[in-house]
Amino acid sequence: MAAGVERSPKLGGEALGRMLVSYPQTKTYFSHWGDLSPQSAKVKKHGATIMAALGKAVKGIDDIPGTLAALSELHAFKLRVDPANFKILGHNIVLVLAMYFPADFTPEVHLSVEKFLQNVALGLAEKYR
Ligand code: HNI
Repeated sequence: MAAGVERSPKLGGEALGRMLVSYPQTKTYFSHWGDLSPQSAKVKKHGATIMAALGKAVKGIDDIPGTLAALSELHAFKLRVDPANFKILGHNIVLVLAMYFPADFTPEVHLSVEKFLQNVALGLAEKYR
């Protein structure tokens, strides 16, 4: 998945755009953006933002909750995102990776990506109480 790093902003936009179409309940959080179609510039830009945060989580993989602490605070207290949605976005990221890198997406890669995204979801949910 070497090409994945350069393509990650686009893949993030695709994953976010798909989530908003396939799981319309997730649209409520972004209603202030107006257009929430996969073509929306805001959706594309935010997809890149999410992937950059995931890049940081990879770099801080030995302490994902610590690495994501500020983001967890933000999602918990300011954005008030139901943590169930972290799993939904993770699912969309997994499937976009499988779509764009079918040869690289072995069962082992699938497992490690799932494990990573589950830990990200846990880390993001850490500050909820
Ligand atoms: Ni999330 C803003 C990262 C899942 C709703 N989100 C951010 C920002 C990052 C981010 C980074 C920008 C923070 C800032 O401005 O300081 N979000 C992530 C990550 C995941 C995630 C890494 C999971 C992998 N966010 C979700 C989910 C939802 C969500 C599942 C809702 C369904 N996020 C938001 C909203 C914002 C946001 C809403 C603010 C957007 C805006 O600009 O108005």
